[in-house]
Amino acid sequence: MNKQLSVIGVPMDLGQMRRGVDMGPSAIRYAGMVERLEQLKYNIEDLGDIEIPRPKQNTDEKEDNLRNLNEIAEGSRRLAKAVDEVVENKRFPLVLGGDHSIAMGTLAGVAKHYENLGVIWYDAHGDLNTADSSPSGNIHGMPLAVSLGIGHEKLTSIHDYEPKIKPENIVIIGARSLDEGERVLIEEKGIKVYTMHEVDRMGMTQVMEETVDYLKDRTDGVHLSLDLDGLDPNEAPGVGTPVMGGLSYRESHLAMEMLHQSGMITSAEFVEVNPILDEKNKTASVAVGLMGSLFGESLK
Ligand code: B3U
Ligand code: MN
Ligand code: MN
Repeated sequence: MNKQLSVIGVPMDLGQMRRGVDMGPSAIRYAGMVERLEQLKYNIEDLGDIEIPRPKQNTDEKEDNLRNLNEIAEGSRRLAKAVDEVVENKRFPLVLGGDHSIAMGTLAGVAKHYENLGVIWYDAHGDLNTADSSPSGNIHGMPLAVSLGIGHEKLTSIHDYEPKIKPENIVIIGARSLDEGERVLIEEKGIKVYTMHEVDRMGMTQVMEETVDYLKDRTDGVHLSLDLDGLDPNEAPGVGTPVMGGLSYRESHLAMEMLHQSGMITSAEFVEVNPILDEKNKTASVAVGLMGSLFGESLK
């Protein structure tokens, strides 16, 4: 793995309705991220936080069922630029959320540098909604669709190219709350999904072996987009949209360790940590622990 890491915080809370997720980057830093990764002999540069524009007034206005569209698009453009520069400088971008809408910006900055960027979407949700299919108008439920070039033009065009990724290069892991429109898209585009059903049947070992195998030959880089709500809310309670029956702490560490062993991960983001909804920064600590495993901590 690339030993040169650049950390970018994204205090974004406009993609959903629960305030507090904008403090995610601080909570993760506070949980000891830099020290943890420095012990693993990484060179870490913290680039600080991207400035996110604030909506003009505190109304619940939605343009075309897209809450805070313009502010999110602008924040994403800024993030894309910063991430692009990190990859350009041959460093590994490690992005801290913020709600999951930030993945549009991260992927826009990363994918430009690859012919076939793979994406592992570790999440309870598919995040494959569009304005038409979204039950909420919350853009954090849309970033994977947007990155496929499906959605509002102000979002799909971020960083001036589209699509960012191809459906056959995506693997979703941990899904257990998919909306009807998302199921249709998954079917239509042939997106690979390991729902909780498959994780329970096959076990995480096989899920990760298959995932690595599947992405190995078809991609030239792999981005990990890890939504903490992929984990069970008992283990990661500080998230805005918890869904019962999630991936365990142990399964998640195993997954990260296997990704480390694969050597295939070229960028990563950890999102949806909301310290206001958390119990004593537990979820941020879990995020930092998972980073430890992803970046090569081992028990012996
Ligand atoms: N699918 C629902 C809920 C949701 C999506 N992502 C999260 N929650 N975290 C929606 O609003 O699109
Ligand atoms: Mn998500
Ligand atoms: Mn989610």
